[in-house]
Parts: sequence; structure tokens; C-alpha cells
Amino acid sequence: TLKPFPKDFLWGASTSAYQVEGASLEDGKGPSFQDTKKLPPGTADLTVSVDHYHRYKEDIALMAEMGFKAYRFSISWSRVLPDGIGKVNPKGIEFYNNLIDECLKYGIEPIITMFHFDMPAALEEKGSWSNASSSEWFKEFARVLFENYGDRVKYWLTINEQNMMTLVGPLIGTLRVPEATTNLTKEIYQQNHHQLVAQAKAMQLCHEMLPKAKIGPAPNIALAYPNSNRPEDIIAEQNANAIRNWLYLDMAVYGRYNNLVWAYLEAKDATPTFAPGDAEVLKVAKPDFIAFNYYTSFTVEASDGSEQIADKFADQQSAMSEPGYYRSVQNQNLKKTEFGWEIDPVGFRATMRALYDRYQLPLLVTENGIGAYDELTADGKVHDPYRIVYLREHIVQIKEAISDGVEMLGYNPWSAIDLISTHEGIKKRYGFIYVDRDEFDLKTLKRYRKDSFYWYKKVIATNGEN
Ligand code: BGP
Repeated sequence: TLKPFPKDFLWGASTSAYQVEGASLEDGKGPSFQDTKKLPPGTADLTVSVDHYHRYKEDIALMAEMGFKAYRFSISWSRVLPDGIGKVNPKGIEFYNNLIDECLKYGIEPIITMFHFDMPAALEEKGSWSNASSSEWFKEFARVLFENYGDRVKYWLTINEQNMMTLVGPLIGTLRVPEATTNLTKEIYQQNHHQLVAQAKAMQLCHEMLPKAKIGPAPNIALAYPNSNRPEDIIAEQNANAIRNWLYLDMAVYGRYNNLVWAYLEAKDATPTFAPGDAEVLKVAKPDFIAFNYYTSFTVEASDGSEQIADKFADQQSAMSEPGYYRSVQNQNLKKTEFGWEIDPVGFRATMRALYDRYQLPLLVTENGIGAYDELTADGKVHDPYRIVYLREHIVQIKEAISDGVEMLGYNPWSAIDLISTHEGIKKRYGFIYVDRDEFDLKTLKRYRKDSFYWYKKVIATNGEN
């Protein structure tokens, strides 16, 4: 028999600011990269999103009805600091004060992501993460958050999916490439280094200012599998795990660059430059837990480097390959979602075990879920059995992992409410709560409870036994 979930397990769900809030230029908010970026064709813009900014009370009430113990959301940097640095926007501070208080009113623990893909436009103009001052900008932003919300917020996440920004930044759209760039890999990993330092400074500051708070990184972690038992594929699998996963967490936890990644960067003449003080803060700062997003596993085979990739960032599969190190391939054992993502609940268990074995820190799941074309029926229902199946299968694997001895803090799937997808607009829905809007027609923006809403409510009420 499997062990039960811990009594104080943080059941909840996630969102991010630009994907739900809207009010993109209201009440003094400065534009962020999300407001100025070129949208993927045929997708909604983020001026209204799902209007969480104005409807947060109704939304939190629905989360409370499901029995949420936690709500993971992000703070829009440019709502709080319209220029990214300097002047604070009181209305922005007030909005998150209200949001936090609304959660606490229902006993919902706010879990705050400090950065979720939305660099203030004013800092984009200064070079974004390529600017060596970016870690200081982030530290000062962190200080504003800790000063204003630290009395009530216990769980902090530094940077959402830093590894995805590094590996597939051009696909997410978060990468800024300065004109003078001659070695793209070097530029990308220098930006990555600035983010690692930014994270370390925020973790250190958090522990100085808020001794009771807990803070951790939130990368997207998916264990890499070898496509066969060919020894060359095992080497590829090790390369893939190092470059995709361990780089980020080895640095966060042990304060050192993973040796396989360092060797890879040396081969590309792309090792990052350390500023004075970087090595020390990276060494000293420590996370209290590891948060991670998991949607699918990752299968690779050996690559001799001879394959020609015309445009590495043309699609996710080639973007996730590293010629000469590993090639991303489809896993023939797995089914896929409507949007082509492989479904691998057992890989979730394998990922939790690997993370805990390697780092011995409690784990917090900050994203997991299935994007689908949900349909609102004439009588106001949304039948989403595929979501219930997907989430149930993944929750069972958390139980397995707990029984394997892994320390789990909580589960916050993507997403609490329908929101604008990073690549596909509103048509790719993830929420327990349906929002009545189309890509280009805002309709009523009314909220509806999906079938998965009632199911998740039972899951939480029974502490995961349902
Ligand atoms: C993660 C991001 C989220 C969210 C999710 C689903 O990478 O942290 O912001 O978008 O993936 O991805 P998508 O919207 O592309 O389906």
C-alpha cells in the first residue's frame, strides 16, 4: 500500500500575471515585454487576458470553493516598478496586497513567482538579461517584494523556467540578442549566468530579510531518457540531463557549474564571464526547496553532430536537440495530447525520484497539466474527462514518489483558470475554471466550473484519495 499525502500538502493551481491579469496598461503599470512582443499568428493579445485584475475576488472565491490550500501566481515586475527600476507604483503594490489578502482570507497560501517571462519593456531597452546590471535590477525588485509582502508570504519562487528561456528562448520570445553578437551560444549562456546570479542574490536577500520565508528556483524539469540501450545513447542521455536539467539546479543548490555543461560551453567557446562577487554569491545562496514544472519526459539519442539543422529554432524538437551531444526524438511508448505533447505520468515519478536523489530537498510541483480545446455546452457545462484522466494519473505518481521516500510539499497544476497560452492563445485551455472568451472576441468573460473543477474539489477534500 502507498503512503498517504502529508496533512499540510499544498493542493492548488498556478497562473502567471500576463496570462491572466489583463489591465496591461492600467493603474500605472508600465509595459512589459509581453505587451510589446510580436504575437504568434492568430493568438489573443494580453491587454485583457482573462481579466483577473478586475475579477480576482470572484476567481479566488472559486479557488476557495475547490478547497485550494495554495495559489501560485506571479507578480508583474512592471506593475510594481513601471520602469523596472526606481519609482514604485503604489497601485501596483496595492493590487498584490489585495490579491494576497484575498487568498489569506480563505486560508489559501500564496506562492509567488517573482519572474514569469515578463521583463519590463524599459529594461528590455537596456538589454534585458544581457546587461551585466540585470542581477542588481532583479535584486532591487526582490527587495520591494520582500518589503511589501514578506510579512504574509511564506513561499517565493525566483525565475520561472529559466532553462526553457535559455534552451528555447527564441520560441518563447524571451531572448534579446544584442547586435554585436558573434557567438550566439556564448551570448545565451552569459544571459543565463546573469539570471543564475540574479536568483542567488534574491535567495540570499530573502534569507536576510525574511528568516521564516522559503525560496526556491522553478525550472521545467523532465528527466531525459535514452532512446535505446546503445551505450552512445546513454552518453546522449547524460548530456541531455546535464544541459536541460542539472545545470540549473546544481548551480542553485551547490553553487557550481555542472562539469558536463562546462565542458560543452568550453567546446563552443561560450563559457560565461564572472563579474567580481558572482562566484561568492552563487556559492553562499541556497534554496529551501526545489519547485519544478513537469508536462512530459524527454527522449534523446546520440548525435554525431553531422545532421544539418537549417533553423534550430524552427520547432520545439530541433530546438531541444544539441548537435554532437544529443538529438531529441519521439518516444514511441507514449500517447500525445491534442497539441502533440507526450503524456508520461511514470516519467513524472522518475523525475521526482531523480530530483530528490540528487538534491535531497523537498519538492514543490508548480506546473503540470493538459492543454486542450475545451467546449462550453449550451447549458453552461464543460466536459473535460481527458483533463481528469491526465491529472489523476499524475497525482497517483506523486503518491508513488512519496512512498519511494521523496519529500513532497505540494501540487499546483497549470492552470487554476483558463488563460492565454504562451504559444497558442486562449484556444489551448488548461484551467479548472472555464472563461467565456474567444481569441479575438471577449464575449462575456464569465466563469464556468468545468467537470474537472468538481473532481479536483473531491481530490483536495480527501487529501488525494479520490
Ligand atoms: C510553461 C509556462 C507557462 C505555460 C505552460 C503551458 O512553459 O511556464 O507560462 O504557458 O508552459 O505552455 P503552453 O501555453 O505553450 O501550452
